[in-house]
This record gives sequence, structure tokens and C-alpha cells, in this order.
Amino acid sequence: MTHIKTTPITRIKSISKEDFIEQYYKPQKPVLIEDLTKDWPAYEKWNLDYIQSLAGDQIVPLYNNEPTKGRQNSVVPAKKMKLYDYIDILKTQPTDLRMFFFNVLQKMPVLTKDFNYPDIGLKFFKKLPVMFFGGKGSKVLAHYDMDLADLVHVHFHGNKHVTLFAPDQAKNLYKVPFTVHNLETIDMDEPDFEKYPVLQEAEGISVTMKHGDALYMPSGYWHYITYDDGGFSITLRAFPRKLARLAELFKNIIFMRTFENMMRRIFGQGWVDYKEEKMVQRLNRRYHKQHQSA
Ligand SMILES: O=C(O)CCC(=O)C(=O)O
Repeated sequence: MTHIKTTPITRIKSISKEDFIEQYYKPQKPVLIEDLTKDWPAYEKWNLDYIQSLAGDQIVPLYNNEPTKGRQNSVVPAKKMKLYDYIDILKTQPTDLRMFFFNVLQKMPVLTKDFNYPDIGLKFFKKLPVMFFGGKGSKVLAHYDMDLADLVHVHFHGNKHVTLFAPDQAKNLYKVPFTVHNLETIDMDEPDFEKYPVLQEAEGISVTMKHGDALYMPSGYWHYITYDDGGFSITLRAFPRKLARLAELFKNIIFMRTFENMMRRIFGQGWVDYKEEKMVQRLNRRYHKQHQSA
């Protein structure tokens, strides 16, 4: 085996609100809905040329996959550039530069006329539609969203590949303690099973997204993404309503973030190296123990 084990996502054309709640929301099961956006103006209009025509002079922060080092406690942009010029790059060449959490209401409110919040039983938080952009070949580190929202993620312009993992798979993903992502040195497309054997036990769901496809990602689902083409997506979010998930959300945001930032401030890169090494040792010991006695 050279790849992470996956099964293909369930793809459906469309679905009623009642069926979505029963079959996907309540069991927290991901699904790809192909026709959800066919009646959105965005389905016809949204491509890189269109977004570029609205870009004006805005300057945007761009990120690559360099890890957050030492005493930094939030990701620092690799570059700042005119959105117009960035889209030129996306249209013409591969790049690992990505833009994330582009707040549509603040940065390009005119786009809100082009989509709607689907009537599938999720209570969407309408103040935070956000967009993500990536170049051909760019990769998004495996992570889950700290706010534990249920997400509807729609892709435009070209294809991208998403691998999902249920929250209970965190134990097999080399999750970095006190963060919501896995180890930055792992290439999920070509994992090194010698170094990271537990990845062989991970079970993911594989999703190819085409223009207009809408992916339902339940709360806490991990996602790892590779852009096959330069393109962009929009994510609509519904915040958790269950008490247990709300408690987890506050734990993530208040306890985990504060603690991590404090440790980085005090110990810098030493803290990061220490906790990562301990985590890898712990997981690998578990793997070797299970496989010795088998
Ligand atoms: O598509 C991307 O570039 C990232 C999407 C993502 O991480 C999200 O919607 O939470």
C-alpha cells in the first residue's frame, strides 16, 4: 500500500430538506450534491475572469505551506499582492500560493447576489460566507475547522480533490497537539509509512469536485485538499447547536488557542518540536505494540 485508504463519497443529484436531515445531517455523513447550485447565477457567472473583473486594486494576503515557526502564533502571509495579479497567476501557471477566508461580505459584497443559502435544514450563519483560492498543484494541510461548523463547500472553475476524515480518525492522522491540523511534514498524497505507520490505519473519503459541486462536510470533519487546476470555492457555515459541540468549540477557541500561544511565546520552536516529537513517538509506539502482538 502506498496511499491512504479511501472510499468514494456518496454523490447525489439533489435532495429534499427532510431527506438531507435524516440521511446526512443527523448521522453526520458527508455527501456531494451535484445539482444544488445549478439554479444559482454563480453557476453560470463565477470563473476566474469574473472574479478578476471585480478585483479592483485590492491587495490580498497569500499563504503557502510553510509551517508557522517558533514564536509566531498565527500564520504569516508568504506574500501580499494585488488580487488581480494573483488571479493572473492562477489562470496561467501552477503555484502553491493560496488565499483563504476571503470574507465575501467585506471584500466583494456584490457576489452575494449570485448564490443563496440552500434550504436543506441547516441554520446558516449568513454573516460569514468565505472564499478560498488555490493554484494548480497547491495543497491544503489536513485540518478541521476550529469553530466546528457544519459546512457546505462549493467549488468553481476546474477541479480539486478533497479527502475527508471523520473526527474519530484524528487518532490516525498525527494531529499536532493543541492545534486543529496534522503534521506539516506529512505528504498525504505520498505518505511515508515507514516514518508514519499509523497513517496506514486511517480511513478517508475521497471526493473529486467539479465546477458547481457542493460538498457537505459535517462538524469536525477533517479535510485535506489538492487543487488540480487554479480555482476557487465558497464555504457556507452553520454553527453547532448541540451543547456538547458548543462546549468543544469554546474549549478549542479559548483554552487550546490561548495555551498554544502562551507556550510558543515562552518556549518558541522548542515547544513545537517537543510536542510534535512526543506525539509521533506515542502514535508509533501504539502501532508497533498492536502489530507485534497480532
Ligand atoms: O478549499 C480550500 O482551499 C480550503 C477550504 C477549507 O479549508 C474550508 O472550507 O474550511
